[in-house]
Amino acid sequence: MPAYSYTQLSGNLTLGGTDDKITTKNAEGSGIYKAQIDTGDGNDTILTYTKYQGVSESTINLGAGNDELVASKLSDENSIGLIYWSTIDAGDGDDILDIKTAFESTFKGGAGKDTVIFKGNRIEYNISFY
Ligand SMILES: [Ca+2]
Repeated sequence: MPAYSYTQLSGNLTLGGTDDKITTKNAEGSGIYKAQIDTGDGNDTILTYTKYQGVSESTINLGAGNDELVASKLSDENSIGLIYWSTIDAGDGDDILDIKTAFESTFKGGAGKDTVIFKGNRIEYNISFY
């Protein structure tokens, strides 16, 4: 499994049909910031561990396959949202988006049985299903 680690990932990253794993750990800012990421086919995993936004002002396409995106804070300090002003398209397959909190973002599950995990209460979110 090709694995990629960053403090902060920005710009364009296009991967192929292998099972890819991207990890960002950033104690100062966003893990994925102003990035266009396409992980292609395969069972891909993106893990972000950040102080503030895990994903900000970015577009992520996870492609076909059973993909997983997990956004976690490094500590319990206040955070506006772990996913901020971003679009995440999980593509076909049984996908898991463990995003906990989000602000002004769009999530697409594609075909398959998808799981999206939010923190807190349902009433705190304005969620539309298409
Ligand atoms: Ca891939």
